[in-house]
Amino acid sequence: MTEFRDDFLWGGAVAAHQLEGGWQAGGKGVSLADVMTAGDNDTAREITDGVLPGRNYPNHTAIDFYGNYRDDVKLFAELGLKCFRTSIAWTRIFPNGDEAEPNEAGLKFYDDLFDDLLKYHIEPVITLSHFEMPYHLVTEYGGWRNRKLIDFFVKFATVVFKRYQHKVKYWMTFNEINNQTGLNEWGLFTNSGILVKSGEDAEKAMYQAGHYESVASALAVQIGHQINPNFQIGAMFAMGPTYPATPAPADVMKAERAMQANYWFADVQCKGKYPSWLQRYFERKNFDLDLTLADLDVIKAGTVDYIGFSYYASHVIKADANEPVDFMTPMANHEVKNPALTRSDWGWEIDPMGLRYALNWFSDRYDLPLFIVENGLGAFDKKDADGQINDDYRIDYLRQHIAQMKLAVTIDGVDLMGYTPWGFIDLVSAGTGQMDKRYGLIYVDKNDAGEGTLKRGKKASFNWYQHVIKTNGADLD
Ligand code: P53
Repeated sequence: MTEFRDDFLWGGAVAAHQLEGGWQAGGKGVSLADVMTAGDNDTAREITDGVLPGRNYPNHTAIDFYGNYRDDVKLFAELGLKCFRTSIAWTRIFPNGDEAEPNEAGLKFYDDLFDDLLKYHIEPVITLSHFEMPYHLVTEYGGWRNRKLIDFFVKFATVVFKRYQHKVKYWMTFNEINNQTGLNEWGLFTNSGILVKSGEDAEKAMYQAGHYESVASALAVQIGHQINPNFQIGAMFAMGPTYPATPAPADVMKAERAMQANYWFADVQCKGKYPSWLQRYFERKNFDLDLTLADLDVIKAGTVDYIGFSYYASHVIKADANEPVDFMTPMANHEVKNPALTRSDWGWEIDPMGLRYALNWFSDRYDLPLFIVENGLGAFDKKDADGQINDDYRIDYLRQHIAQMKLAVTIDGVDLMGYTPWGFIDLVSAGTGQMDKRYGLIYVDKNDAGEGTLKRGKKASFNWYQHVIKTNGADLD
């Protein structure tokens, strides 16, 4: 029976700001991640007004991949990775975002990194924008509220597409572009550089920013294909299927609308058009968005080649007793716990079969190749007496998810390109800014307080995943 493709992209995923450090090295500018403090399990990260003295900004040094990448890549090669997903820090290339010329030292860093990866036959998989746009674009232009951001992003994309056209084939435009549909402060800031002002309609701001990002993404797709027709340029969504709390039709309709509202970006980026329910919603709400017919043509002509997505957890939703007829209650939280599932230490539902569901859902709706570019378990790791980390809980999590992927491929016929577990080398958590929320198969000696030698070490999951890759997923034991 055919299982995973012969060229299946087994890999690992990270993002520049979460592992590189070197926040001012080689002329790098200040990014969004550089003004976010460390939080923890119950404390949210704080977004400060610029970089303030005496505060703890974990992304400034992260795990110093910037200084250690040669040794790290050697370890990735030993793990057997076929691909490595990272992002290009926009602020290394355009430190403020609005310069006329790119920063050569930043471009050179990624040249060297990609050369190193290719030396070991590791394919780079590159996200253009992963929660790390130049902070200057926030203070000076208001982030993605501003149409000018399209030009800045397209320029950045064009520069790196041209520069790396012979080194990078797989690209994604915006990481988890739909993360902001939840309308929380964190998502709007990290995705779009928007700090909601008092009196501002957060929902309208999100749709306006999302529209400009959709246009920017579609332009990048078109330009990328002109530069190199072999480029595979994907979208990237945070996928967490939403299930109805009960079989009551109102709960089912509520869950359906929650999915539509979370994945409208997928309709725009994959089908090249806005879904009809959302067009009606814009009209009813009188948002009066800056959305032109020319924009709609761009969106139509710039659909993506594949769908990349993250998958960590699923969600359950319940309709209100007096649910509005459009089932849209954007600022309200209707989430309920799923009694059939257990949760991680951070309260994320663990749902391996939800991954098979997600793969089927995307495949049915968009008929595109799929790439799972993030998945994993954030957990506290403890060293044994002999200094080893036996992370069987992480192995279990990954094993169960890969088993469901296999069913999606063999039984359901889903076209799956690859799998890159998130944070396969310990790094700074995006949500909490912690080091001790660990996803890694490779341990990095650094804790939440920022103490540690930064020494790398293999966890039990390293050896396990190495074997999975060697057998192309045939043996998951
Ligand atoms: P952390 C929320 C929900 C789903 C995915 O997240 C998310 C988030 C943000 O926290 O982000 C993705 O580090 C993101 C990565 C991030 C990873 O999931 O909060 O693309 O940058 O690190 C895991 O545990």
